[in-house]
Amino acid sequence: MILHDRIAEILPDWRNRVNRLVTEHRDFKVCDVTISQIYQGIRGVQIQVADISYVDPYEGIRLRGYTIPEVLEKLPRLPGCEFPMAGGLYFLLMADALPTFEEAMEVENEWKKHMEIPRHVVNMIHSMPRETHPMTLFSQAIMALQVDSIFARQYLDGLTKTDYWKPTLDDSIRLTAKLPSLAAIIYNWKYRNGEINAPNPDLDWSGNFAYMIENPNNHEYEELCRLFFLLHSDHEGANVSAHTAHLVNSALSDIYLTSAAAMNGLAGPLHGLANQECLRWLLKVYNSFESFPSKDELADFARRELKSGRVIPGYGHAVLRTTDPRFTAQFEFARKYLPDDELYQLVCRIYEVLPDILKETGKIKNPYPNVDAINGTLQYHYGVREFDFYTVLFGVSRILGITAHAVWARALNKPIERPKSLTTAMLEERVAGKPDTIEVAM
Ligand code: CMX
Repeated sequence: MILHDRIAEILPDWRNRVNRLVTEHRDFKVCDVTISQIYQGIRGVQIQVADISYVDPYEGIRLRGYTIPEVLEKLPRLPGCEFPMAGGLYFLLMADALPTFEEAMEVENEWKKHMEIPRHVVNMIHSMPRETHPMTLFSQAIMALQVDSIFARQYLDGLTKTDYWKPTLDDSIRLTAKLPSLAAIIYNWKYRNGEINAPNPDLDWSGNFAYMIENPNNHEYEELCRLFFLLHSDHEGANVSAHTAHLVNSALSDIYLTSAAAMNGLAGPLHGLANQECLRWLLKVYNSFESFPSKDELADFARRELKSGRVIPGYGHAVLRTTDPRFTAQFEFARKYLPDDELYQLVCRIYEVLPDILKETGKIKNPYPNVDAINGTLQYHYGVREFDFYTVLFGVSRILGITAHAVWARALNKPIERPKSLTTAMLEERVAGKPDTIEVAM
């Protein structure tokens, strides 16, 4: 398969680069850690190397070195489509090179062979209480697929360490192939009549999700899916879901165990679940005014929200210090495809007003919109109005990045992760100037 070939080709050079760093510069200090960083979520501590993507505070995400506009421009697309195929994106993330049209199609065709969801997984979803959160179903379904892990089987058979990445890649292709079908099964069972279109072999991975949930405005929604699944695929290595995945995978847990763990992190309200809160807030604003609000009315509304101690969803970011380019890409989509949508117009007006209001607080480091400030508006416009499903869409996309990180972690033989914890008393002793008596076994 093409991804195996390409990774095998570039791997020796990557292994050399890493070996050189570790052997020739092993004591080189990368950063120091302060007590406030330890107590504030190890914020900003440079603990990991992740080459799939990098978030620059002022420029936003780069996927394998390419900005969002570059990725949108350079990746191959199907004839008649505005947005690229996810197969090309997966090639870029995994193989560290822009694919040709044929290479992107090879990944898409490989996915098509493995799209079917085993009966036991469908039965498991159908046996759950209907009120189960779709992220719970999604994570459970990924776990239920683990029975077919090639890595887990080959590991028991005595797989050589330098080959760990190969079955990890096989598992990754098989898992990612199934994600649109899995999401569509969950969607249709939870919110529709439970029936589902079989995947359309003429469509790509992203377009098939739109087809399987039978979106009435299919062509435009297919395009939105292509854009959405591309934009959410990765956000460097140390956010909650990526870091969880890295940690779990470092124990040689296979890609199913790894991805389900990542999805459990993504399901948290401070991480992936935030996007459902953003649309809820936008609708609250919309419903609070009898007619379309003026800038002054919106400014007063936002000030009242902040004064009452509430956060404004969709604004701010832990790393970014500018408007999220993933917001901008979807904003452009809306400008083209749904300029008259009143919620989109409200997103525009809020964008005009809110950064200045947030700056007035004097404490918010990034007063600009993040990707979630517009995600839900687009889904809502195309009739996907079940807010609690939005994180599943995010997860479908994010597992592309998570599996790419995992394959490369195995390819570069990254060891089990094991930092060190301290006690409060130890810190108290250190700040009081007592000698550091902690033994760290290396
Ligand atoms: N509305 C109100 N207050 C905000 C705010 C917002 N949108 N963003 C930050 N603040 C506040 C913080 O709560 C913090 O207040 P305290 O000092 O009183 O605790 C202060 O401003 C400083 O925060 P920060 O350093 O600028 O931001 P953090 O890194 O602590 O938090 C984030 C980042 C995303 C959690 C925060 O901006 C937030 O809660 N935003 C709204 C929720 C949201 O949109 N989440 C989606 C994130 C998308 C993503 O991760 O990709």
